[in-house]
Amino acid sequence: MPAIVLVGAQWGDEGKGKATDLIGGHLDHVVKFNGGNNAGHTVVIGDETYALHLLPSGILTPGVTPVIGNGVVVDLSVLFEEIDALQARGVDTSTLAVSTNAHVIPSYNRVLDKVTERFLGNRKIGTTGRGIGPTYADKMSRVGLRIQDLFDEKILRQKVEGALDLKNQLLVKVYNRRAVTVDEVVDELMSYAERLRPHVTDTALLLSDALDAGETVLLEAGQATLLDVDHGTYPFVTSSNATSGGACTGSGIPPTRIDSVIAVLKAYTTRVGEGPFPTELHGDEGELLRGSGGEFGTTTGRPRRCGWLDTVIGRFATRVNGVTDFVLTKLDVLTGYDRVPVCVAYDVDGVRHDEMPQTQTEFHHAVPIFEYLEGWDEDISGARSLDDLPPAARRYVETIEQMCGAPVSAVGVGPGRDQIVAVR
Ligand code: 2SA
Ligand code: GDP
Ligand code: MG
Repeated sequence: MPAIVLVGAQWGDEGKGKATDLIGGHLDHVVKFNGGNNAGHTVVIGDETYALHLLPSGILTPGVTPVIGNGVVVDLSVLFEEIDALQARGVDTSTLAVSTNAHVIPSYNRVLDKVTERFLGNRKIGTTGRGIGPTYADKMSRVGLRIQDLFDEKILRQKVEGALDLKNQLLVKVYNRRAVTVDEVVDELMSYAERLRPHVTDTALLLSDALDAGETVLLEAGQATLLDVDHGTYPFVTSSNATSGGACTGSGIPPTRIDSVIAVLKAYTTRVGEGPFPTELHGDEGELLRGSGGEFGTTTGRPRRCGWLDTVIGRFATRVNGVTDFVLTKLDVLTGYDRVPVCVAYDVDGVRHDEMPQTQTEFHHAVPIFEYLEGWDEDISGARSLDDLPPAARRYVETIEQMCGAPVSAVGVGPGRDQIVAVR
């Protein structure tokens, strides 16, 4: 099984970091193909908790080569902070490979991300403020800065001059901020160049050679299906392709080489930031799930909005990603409910929708139609096989498989590396 894609099925924070870490022992390369340090993946190994943002989760497994693909936007100050922090904890980061074609997040885009959100007021997206959107906008407008530009100062300077012509208009005239100078941007970026140099390579070629040699490559998505700029709940999305298609464009690995697509699905639903969320629980019920699931952002610490599982979203994720199997996480968090509501369809202005509505107006109006599954009281955090799960929990897993249209291959029953039930 040489090339595997791993995506989030919902709005992120499904536990992709843990899922990647789980299969880490069987992998040779783990590739981040989209997003940047807006991502937050938590991996718990024994007593140690690691929060990764820019580095792929595979960096924690000895022998795995971590790769930052061309589709990523890189904040170099964060990259080296993260590398330093991991090195201080004894993690080897020397094999990290960074694509020459990845884009760099310049400091002015961090400022623009934050001031734009403030400017939008109640129309804000609820971004992480890391400069992700403005940097992808620059990439598409062809005024972006790439990793390779750090190794040609003359070109870098020209590109920064070009970009600042426009950015300073915005900063000064629209947002009433100070103008940024070419020197300060170039100097900051160049200060990382020599340290970065040994890591920079043609990662598409590296991965192609690895696949030719029979090695196994995992392409790990940041964010998730409904945050995808094309398939998600636009405009309340991130600015990259977080679905399986993005794995190809963001890494240079063609679709014909992908063997399986694993989607990580949380046993309930969470969302950070603004935007529609049909099964959201307001008040005490939502508070309860947030508390028992520890639902606070890994990057920003923001409380996550919480709600019941939505199988319309699960089916959509299966369809747009071509999911071959699900890793179902956080089933332990649902312990203790008499019955667990599962959304099976929506009522949109009096019409039943079994599939994702076509328009965001309809999705905003979607009222969940629930089925109620029997709950369980038993502590399942020590379960390691399906037989260890109470019958009601097993039925919950089977119902998800049927409704979402793909088999569940593993079930998470706690944050720990070993807290997993292997299903098949
Ligand atoms: P951005 O910053 O431009 O990507 O924000 C656009 C939207 O995408 C959402 N987004 C996320 N949603 C969930 N988790 C994310 N990562 C962090 C985590 C989030 C955190 O793992 O916990 O710590 O707050 C993530 N990254 C982006 C974001 O909320 C906007 O809705
Ligand atoms: P990611 O962005 O998809 O990698 O997910 P995050 O790391 O942001 O959030 C998932 C959180 O759930 C982390 O704190 C994990 O340690 C935790 N987690 C993962 N799987 C399980 C599980 O099966 N049960 C419980 N209780 N926690 C889990
Ligand atoms: Mg996360």
